[in-house]
Amino acid sequence: MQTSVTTIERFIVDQEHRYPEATGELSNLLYDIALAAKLIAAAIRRAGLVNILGTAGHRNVQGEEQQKLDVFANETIKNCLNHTGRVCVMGSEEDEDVIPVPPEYPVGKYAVLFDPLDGSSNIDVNSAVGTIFSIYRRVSMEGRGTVTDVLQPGCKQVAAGYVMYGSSTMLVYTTGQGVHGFTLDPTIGEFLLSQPKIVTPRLGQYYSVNESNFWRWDKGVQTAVRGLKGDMPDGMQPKNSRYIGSLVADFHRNLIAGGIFLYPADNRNTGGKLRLLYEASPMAFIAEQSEGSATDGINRILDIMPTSLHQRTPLVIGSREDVGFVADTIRRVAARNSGATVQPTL
Ligand code: AHM
Ligand code: MG
Repeated sequence: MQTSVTTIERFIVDQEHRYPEATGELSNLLYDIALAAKLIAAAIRRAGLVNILGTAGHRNVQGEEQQKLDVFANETIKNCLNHTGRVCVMGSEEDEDVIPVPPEYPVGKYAVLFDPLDGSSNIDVNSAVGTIFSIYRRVSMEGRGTVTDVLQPGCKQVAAGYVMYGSSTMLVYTTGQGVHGFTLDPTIGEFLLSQPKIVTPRLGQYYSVNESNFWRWDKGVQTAVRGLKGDMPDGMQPKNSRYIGSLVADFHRNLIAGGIFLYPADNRNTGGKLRLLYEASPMAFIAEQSEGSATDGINRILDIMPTSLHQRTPLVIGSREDVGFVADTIRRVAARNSGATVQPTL
C-alpha cells in the first residue's frame, strides 16, 4: 500500500509557493475546477444507472427534470465557480453570451472559459468525453467583467487544462510551468499526481483526422494528410491512424504517445469546426508547454486575436515535427499554385 501520494491540491499549492507574490487565488480556482470535474465524473459514471441520458426537458421516473449531461456539466462548473470571488466573468460553449457572476457574489480577477462536455455525442456510445478550460487574467478596469476579459489571444492564458472522462478520469493542466497529469482515485475522491512534466515526442506515431471530409479539404491539406500516410517521395514514414471524434481523447493519446490531430477547414466548415477560445487555445497552450505545437495550418493558434466568443478555427496540433510538416506542405502546395518558393518551418 502506498503511504505517500501527491494530491492535486498539494501540487498546485507547491507550484504557487515558488512565486512569493502569488495570492493563492489561481490555486483555489484550479481546485474549484477539479471539484467540478469530480462531480461531472460521478454523474458520467452513473449515467447508465440513473438514466441521466436523454433530452433536456424530459422528466425521469421520479418526475424530476432530466438533464442532458452537457447541461448538467455546464451548470456544475458555473455553480462551482460563480460564488468564490475569484472569477469576474465566464464563457461556455453552452451559453450564447458571456456569463456574469450573480450580483449577490463578489467578483475576482480571473476570466474562465470552458467547454463543459466536449464530444458529448460520444456519451450515447459509452466513449470518452472531456471538459476543457482556459483561464485569463481580467483586463477590464471597472465593473464586474465584460466580454473583453474573454476575448484575449491564447498567449495571454495563465492556465489551461482538460479533464478526460475515460476508463479512468484524468485532469491535465498547465500554468506555464510544464504540463502535469493527475488521475482520479475514486476510492478516496482525490486527483493524484500520475504524470508530472509531460513531454510529447517530437515526431509522432499517430495521425488523427476525420478523413470522411477528405474531398471537402483544399489541395494543401489533402497533400499533407497523404504525406502523413507516407504517400510522398522522400517524405515521412507512414503513421498509424486513430480517431475517436472526441478532441480531449484524441489529443490526450497523441500527447502521451506522440502524434498529430487535425480539424482543418473544409467546404462546409470554411472557418474550421472547433472553437478558438475554449477548445483550440487551451489545447494549444498545453501542446506548447509539452514541447509540441499548434497552428491553424500555418499560423500559431496562441497568436490569434479573437473577435467573438464562439469563433471557430482550423486546428493542427501535436508533435512539433508533424505540425511543421503539415504547415510546410500547405505552404508548398500554395506556392506551387502561385509560382513562389517557401522556406521550411523547422
Ligand atoms: P462538440 O463541441 O459539439 O462536442 O464538437 C467538438 C468535437 C470534438 O471533440 C471532436 O474533435 C470533433 O467535434 C469531431 O467532429 P467530427 O464528428 O466532425 O469528426
Ligand atoms: Mg466542444
